[in-house]
Amino acid sequence: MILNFIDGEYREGRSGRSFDDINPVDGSLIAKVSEAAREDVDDAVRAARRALCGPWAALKLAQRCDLLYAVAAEIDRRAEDFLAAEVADTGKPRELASHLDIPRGAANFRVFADVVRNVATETFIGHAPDGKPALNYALRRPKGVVAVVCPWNLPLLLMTWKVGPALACGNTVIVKPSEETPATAALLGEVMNKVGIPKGVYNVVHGFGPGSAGEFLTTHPDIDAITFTGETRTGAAIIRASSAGVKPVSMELGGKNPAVVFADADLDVVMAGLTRSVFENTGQVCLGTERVYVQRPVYEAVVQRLAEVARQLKPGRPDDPAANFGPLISAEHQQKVLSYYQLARDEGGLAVAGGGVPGMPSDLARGAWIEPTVWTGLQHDSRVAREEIFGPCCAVIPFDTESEALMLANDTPYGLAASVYTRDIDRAHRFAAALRVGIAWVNTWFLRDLRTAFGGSGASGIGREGGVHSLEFYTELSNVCIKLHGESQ
Ligand code: NAD
Ligand code: 6OD
Repeated sequence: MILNFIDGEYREGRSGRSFDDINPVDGSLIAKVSEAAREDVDDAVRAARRALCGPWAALKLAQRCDLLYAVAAEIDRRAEDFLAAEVADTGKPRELASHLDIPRGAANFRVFADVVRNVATETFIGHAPDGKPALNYALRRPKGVVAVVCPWNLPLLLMTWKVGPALACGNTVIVKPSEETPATAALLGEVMNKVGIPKGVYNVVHGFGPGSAGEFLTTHPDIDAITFTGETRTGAAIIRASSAGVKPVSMELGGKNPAVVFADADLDVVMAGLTRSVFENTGQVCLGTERVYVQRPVYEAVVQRLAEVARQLKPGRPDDPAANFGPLISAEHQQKVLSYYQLARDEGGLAVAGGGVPGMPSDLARGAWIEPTVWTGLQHDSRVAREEIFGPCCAVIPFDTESEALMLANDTPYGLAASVYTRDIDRAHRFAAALRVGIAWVNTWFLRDLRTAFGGSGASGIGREGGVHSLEFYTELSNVCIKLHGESQ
């Protein structure tokens, strides 16, 4: 049974209910998960408040950071355990999780401990009306008890991307992991206890959204801030719920991200980028590419090469050395993605690769498998080219001019990420600057520096995290103004 982690202890939820944690590779049961009741969320909030005002607040900054470095080291030491848990929950290739998810889980503690140790606050020396000097300086205080609501696609990476900076800033947290992927958040409790993080600093409550732990947590009157990653619709519901208590929110939401390939691009670089941005993690990355605009002279070449990549991907178990492509997260998500595969046909799209469910051996037949898919023939304004699918698929659409490409790329309510492929350095800067997104990559994709601002525009979110921007969300600035009355000598 996967348990809630409250006040430093693993506990069964008082709902008396449990739900299934399913392995998407074969539909088998990994574990039962104990669902938190409202009373458990109340307990977690009380524990987090006690720790916030007690042992956590009593630590000096350097001591707090040392504990976070120890958390990172312990995640590294237990990498195999985290890997096993993450891979079972998501079905993703072990190779991917071992290079991306688990090391980022550790880095998210290390980097933000570094950031808080090195950040300065502003100081101004001004003058009062009588001409005496006035010294102003800012203090950063933790925001308080922070609710962290997480999705299932990169569970440890995205959870620690919030928990790392929140704790580094002196907050305490209550995490609500996705019901699809509860394991690594629960395991992290062991790490917290092992390295001596005071009880109540890190708490985990399991359950669903409405009528369950997600709602109980985000509507709780005694939390101080909510940081959320997930669907735009869910984000909107949480913003509505949070408005009653006027809680600060950070929202990292959905995307419908474009890649723009100019005819002068190095097509090997393009293919390396698109292979990852369309298909990695079975397309379940918020930053992933689902719209590929290609300048007409290289359109056919890109379509053919991308279709070939899609055909070569080999679905299979996470630890199968011959496989490099996992299932979708669940049968339910598979049905959603397949509904878009049908819609693409209805909208006149041609699947030049994929378009359905792959034949799998009998031991994998109950998994949430899907074919990597490339469409041509879809209009830019078709639903398939406008709505977030969150699957391993893209529409490839030709363009002629740079201004047309910019109009197409920006013509979306979302604004999370984009990638541009060109060898023309002037165009690279010009085009990247004109994209209405939180992050624009040139000749690459998902290359992250955690000191930089990260977030989305429009329907892709509110706020920026990363580096000092995380501090803006996880701390409250107080200004101290001191009038200096003495005469200068
Ligand atoms: P989701 O919105 O369905 O669920 C996210 C979390 O919210 C889950 O823990 C869920 O239980 C909880 N939840 C659902 N309804 C709730 C409610 N009413 N109140 C409180 N909590 C609630 O998202 P998902 O399906 O888990 O993840 C996929 C989505 O996340 C995609 O849209 C993807 O683009 C987005 N995403 C965005 C980013 C980003 O950085 N912008 C990163 C990863 C994923
Ligand atoms: O790299 C990150 O910090 C981040 N938030 C990535 C989001 C990926 C979305 O699936």
